[in-house]
Amino acid sequence: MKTSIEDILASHRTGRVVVMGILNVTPDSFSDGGAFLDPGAAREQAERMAAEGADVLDVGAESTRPGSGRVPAGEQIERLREVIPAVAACGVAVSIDTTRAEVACFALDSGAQLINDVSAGRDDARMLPLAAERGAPIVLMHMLDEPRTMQADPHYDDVVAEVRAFLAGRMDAAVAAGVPRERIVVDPGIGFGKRLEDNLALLAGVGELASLGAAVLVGPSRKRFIGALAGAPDPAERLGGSIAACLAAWRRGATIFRVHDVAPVRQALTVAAAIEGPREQRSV
Ligand code: HH2
Repeated sequence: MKTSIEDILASHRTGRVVVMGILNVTPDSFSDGGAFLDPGAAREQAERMAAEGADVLDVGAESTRPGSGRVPAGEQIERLREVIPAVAACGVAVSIDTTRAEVACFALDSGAQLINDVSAGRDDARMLPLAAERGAPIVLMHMLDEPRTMQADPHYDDVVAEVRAFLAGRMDAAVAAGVPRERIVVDPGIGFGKRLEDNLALLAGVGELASLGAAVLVGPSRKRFIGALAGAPDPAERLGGSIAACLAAWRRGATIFRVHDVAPVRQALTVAAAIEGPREQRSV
């Protein structure tokens, strides 16, 4: 059964597990760069992820890997022009991964329903008002600085408290711009200006982020911290670590999982949920 946007937004209250499949229409993403630039290949990948049980597909046209440069809004739109309608035709909700309001607006007009803004509305002052006007839910993610510089020398005194305070502030900014609080999703931004120990603390601290009252999204999939821990330099060899990170975050209250490998993550979360039972009935 198709997962609605309302189901996704209520997932932290219902306990529903939401799997968000990643579709990068970019030449340079760290894991799947170049694989889905061609609209036909992008559509096939979207259909594959939908068949594997993705609830939502997150389409992006600008890589945010550490050190990456900016892609002008017009170029993002050209990359997305054929892809968004084709992905929307898969019958799964579509999210647009961009920090530019012009790109988000184009995507919403072409069939996307959710905005995923890794800058949490800071990159483009028109983003939060756009989400408000269009009634579009928005993911607000924590990032230190910007992708070009974020890994230069990240430092936190208390990473969980600082990220929580940042997200609370961005939620307030979104609400002030007219976005209903219940249409906001929060994300600690795994890998965005974080050291290995920061990523681990944030995954372990998801419960504190969940106390903000919004659904929590996590995106650990194939990221560098897994390679560092497990000695896996190739991102495609990080599936086991990606699953472990999703499970750890799920046990602490995250409900939305942004991943490259939809079927194995869905299977792992289904089995874990069957074993653990509903959150309120768990003894540990
Ligand atoms: N991670 C990436 C991109 N967008 N959005 C959210 N909300 N959370 C994340 O953790 C997140 C994100 C980076 O991963 P990927 O899209 O695979 O790579 P790239 O940025 O190189 O395209």
